[in-house]
Amino acid sequence: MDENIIVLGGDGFCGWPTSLGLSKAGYDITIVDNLSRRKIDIDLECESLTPITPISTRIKAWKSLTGKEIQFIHLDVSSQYHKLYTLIRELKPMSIVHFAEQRAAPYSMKSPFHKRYTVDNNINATHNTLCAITESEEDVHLVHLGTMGVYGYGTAGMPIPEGYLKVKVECKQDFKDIEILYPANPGSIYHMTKTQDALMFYYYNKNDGTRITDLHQGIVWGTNTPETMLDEALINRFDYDGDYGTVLNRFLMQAAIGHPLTVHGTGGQTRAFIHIRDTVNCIKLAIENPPARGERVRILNQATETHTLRNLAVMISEMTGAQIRYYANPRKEDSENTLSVCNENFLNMGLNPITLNEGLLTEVIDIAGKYKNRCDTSKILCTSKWRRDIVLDTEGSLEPAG
Ligand code: NAD
Ligand code: USQ
Repeated sequence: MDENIIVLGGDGFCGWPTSLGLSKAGYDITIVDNLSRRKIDIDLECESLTPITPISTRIKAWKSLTGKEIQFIHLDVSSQYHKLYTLIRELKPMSIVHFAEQRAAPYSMKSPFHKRYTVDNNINATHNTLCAITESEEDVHLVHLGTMGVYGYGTAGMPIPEGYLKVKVECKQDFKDIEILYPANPGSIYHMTKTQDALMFYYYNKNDGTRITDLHQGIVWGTNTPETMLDEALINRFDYDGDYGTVLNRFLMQAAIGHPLTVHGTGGQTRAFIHIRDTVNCIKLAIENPPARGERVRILNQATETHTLRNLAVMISEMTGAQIRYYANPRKEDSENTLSVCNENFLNMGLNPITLNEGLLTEVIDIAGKYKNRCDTSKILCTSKWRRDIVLDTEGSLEPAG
């Protein structure tokens, strides 16, 4: 196979294992990344719990273990438009996978600087990519990583459909059936940028016929894939801090180091989850099942199960003996919600979902245990607040917080 794929943001938590998985499958991979995530670590004075190696070391290790080449281009997708356009003209990729955004909701809410950076970076990165694909006149399928959070997490009691909602509108005393984009309901500045991305996809698809798949992904958990486990030089990043760490990996890591599990509010928030190995599987499936020319934006829900945070904490506590502590929520979000997500498209393409199981949970706890001496415990609690008048709770309590 000699088919080029460009992975924007291919040095990140989802992008690195995806690049390896696609390289292993025989695609020619070019990673584009400005290494901003590594620079944010320096600003936040916090590092991945796992000792990730520099991108050139990662790529050399992959080549020496498998004989496969991955190209790396240092480029800021949000500002270096011409370099991106030239790369697309040169490589004529069959697909571009777009992970290159600032993806942490708490980071996006820290200050006006962080809000503005997230908006500038994410919206310009997506628009530059769409504009460069169109101007290149190459037939590129864009696969973008969106989020379940574009829907908000509440429903009218039905499973969240895949992007489009059938509605009846009143029209001259009659009712008409139409299909609309599911109404956007972002819960942070970061999530808001993803809802704006969706509108740009709608426009470029309508105006220029750009073929686009937008993957509304749930919270990713786990660390390694079969490829990243081949050698320590290939290890994936593991964020545990209050800004970038996501909830399930944080709980697993907290259990491994003997820190109480940090549940926000009542823990009644229900969220959708997916294991990192299924992220890689889904992206490969999306690339191999592109929308036809002229098809509207394909929107797929990339999530395999839903859980309340309280139930996750109880499950991990029962497995490990960890204490659970409830903290007043630094976010503005519903304290309780039900959530059910339709993911038929991926199941029909052959996804065999990996769901929460003790083996995989233990694997993450073992990784966290192995590297626990790298943990800075002062970085664990979330310090980013959704509004200035929210008072940070640094103590927590054994009872759910209101
Ligand atoms: P990450 O921060 O680990 O990776 C993002 C990568 O993109 C980083 O390597 C960063 O340096 C790069 N990048 C950012 N802006 C760039 C720019 N302007 N130019 C070039 N490179 C740039 O994040 P991740 O967890 O791998 O998430 C990847 C994507 O998946 C994001 O768009 C995120 O919104 C989405 N997503 C992630 C999760 C999750 O739980 N991690 C869940 C749902 C959706
Ligand atoms: N939470 C806790 N305790 C913690 C950390 C978080 O109770 O220690 C709670 C939060 O208040 C929130 C939930 O857990 O209710 C999820 O928080 P999170 O940080 O795990 O996830 P979120 O901010 O939603 O963002 C993550 C990724 C983002 C992705 C999103 C998918 O960082 O890139 O888009 O998950 S989704 O949530 O489905 O929209």
